[in-house]
Amino acid sequence: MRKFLGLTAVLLAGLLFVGAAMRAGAQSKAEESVQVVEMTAKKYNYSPDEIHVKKGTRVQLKIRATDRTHGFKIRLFPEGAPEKGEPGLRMADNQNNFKLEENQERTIEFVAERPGTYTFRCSVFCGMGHRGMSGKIIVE
Ligand SMILES: [Cu+2]
Repeated sequence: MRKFLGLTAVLLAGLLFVGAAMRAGAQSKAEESVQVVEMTAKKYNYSPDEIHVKKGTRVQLKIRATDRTHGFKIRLFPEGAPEKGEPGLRMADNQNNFKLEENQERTIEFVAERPGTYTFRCSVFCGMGHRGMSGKIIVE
């Protein structure tokens, strides 16, 4: 009986270990498919202002406004495509316009569903060059 209990314990420990290892594997796989892009926003540009991602990638833009409050508004449909049907970018929190408070990093997450060029621009008036403050995400 004691031998049986001992064997059961060993088996259980083995199963728990395998389970934990599998979970860890799945987690790191999910993390691998996230593309993180560190960005800054200041009068009157984003850096980088052209970002290339592969179709199907989950993207996290980590943006910090360094000189004052700016905004980030992205068109969810590719250049030249009408704004109807399923968007080409699937935003994690269902919005496409964000306020970037000075010196606070903001994470903007989306999945790049469709190839094309997606333009973004500043959505908080920041001065003379505000209208020209823009960039693009190219999904390949
Ligand atoms: Cu602006």
